[in-house]
Amino acid sequence: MINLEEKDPELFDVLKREAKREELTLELIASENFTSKAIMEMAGGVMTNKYAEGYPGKRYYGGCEVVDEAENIARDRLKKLFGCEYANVQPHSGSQANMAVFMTFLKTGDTIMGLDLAHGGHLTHGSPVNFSGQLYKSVSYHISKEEGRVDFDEVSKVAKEHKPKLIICGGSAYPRYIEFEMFKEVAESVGAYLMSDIAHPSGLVAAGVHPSPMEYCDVVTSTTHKTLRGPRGGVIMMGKDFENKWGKVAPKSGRTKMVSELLDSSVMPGVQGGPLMHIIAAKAVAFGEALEPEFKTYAQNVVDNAKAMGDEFLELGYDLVSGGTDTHVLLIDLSNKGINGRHAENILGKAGIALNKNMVPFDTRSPFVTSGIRVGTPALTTRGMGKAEMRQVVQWINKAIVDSENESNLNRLRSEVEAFCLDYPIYKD
Ligand code: DSN
Repeated sequence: MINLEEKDPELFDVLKREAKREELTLELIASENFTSKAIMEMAGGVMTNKYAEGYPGKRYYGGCEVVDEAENIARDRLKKLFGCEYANVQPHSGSQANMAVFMTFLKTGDTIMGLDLAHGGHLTHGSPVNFSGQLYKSVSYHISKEEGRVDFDEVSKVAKEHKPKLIICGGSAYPRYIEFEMFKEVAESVGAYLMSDIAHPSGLVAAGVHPSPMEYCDVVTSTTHKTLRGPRGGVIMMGKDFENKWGKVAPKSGRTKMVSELLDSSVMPGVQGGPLMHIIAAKAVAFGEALEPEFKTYAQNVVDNAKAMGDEFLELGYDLVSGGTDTHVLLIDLSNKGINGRHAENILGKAGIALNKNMVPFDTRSPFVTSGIRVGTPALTTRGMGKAEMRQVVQWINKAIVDSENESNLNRLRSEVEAFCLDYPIYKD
């Protein structure tokens, strides 16, 4: 077969330049990571050719006997990794996993309650610009101004007032442990189902360095490509399966359906058609990697690195939302530094440091400008960097921010960053 370089030199060049960008950039986007070559080999392999609508043993296509094995291995490894009874590995993304959960537990117009996007939640947790805020009635809870953590007085008050059918915990810019136990209390007090979206800390949960949601939440969703370090994708899990209480019965037997059956149907045919078998197989490889003892060390290093980074920021007078982190994420309010998030993202990009602007709780700026930045340590930790390197990275960020209009300063920083990156190759060849 003709390889990419010969067949399509234009795109081969794009691929090569992206590989170079990744090697020469300090990747601080909290939701990004670098997969192993083994995962990429599987994701780039022949299973991309296979249609397999349905589930192992119950497909709508022939020739699925081999891909069935891959999906069974993925499900079994995921269950072992998180200690859960049910796993669905087909969602193409975290958003589609969340959509399938909503389709299972809710009817259009039902009330959901999630963390406000502007306070660190996620689009799919009820934002008005997303299906979750358009098909369902959405109410939000927030971060407490004083603590920078979820305001449980408000969670309780909003839950009592609006009686949501589903409460969602977790978010995309929350530096602290998700307080599963406290959410469970509130959910029970109003008869709501509790879903946790652990897309961000799932690798930390798998490694035991973040509490597990399994005993507290009815259903759990995640992506597979953040701290979990797999290919891009989503999953749905349940600690314990249970009979649905909203009257869905099997057509012939009249038996009450298990929620697992409903979730499977919501994913396919509800939300998706053919599963991405190459990605499901690559997820299986990633779950296998996460089951190895080295992954625990990696996850602990991710958290230790984030703490070291937080300490260095604090020493340099930066304002960290909640005062620090328990996880891989830091949310930094730049208001006292005279620079907004958009500008910081832009100048740091010039210095070879990739991160994203982010709203901070009670932000007065728009999501396109923002007062803050979000940083995370999963990707740099994968490169083998430790606490001393995190402090160095913060020094570079600070040097760029305090002299942000000086192009030669940014160019000089970029040269230093690139030389540093070469000492920590991602893919050795
Ligand atoms: N886009 C993801 C993140 O950056 O956190 C959330 O979906």
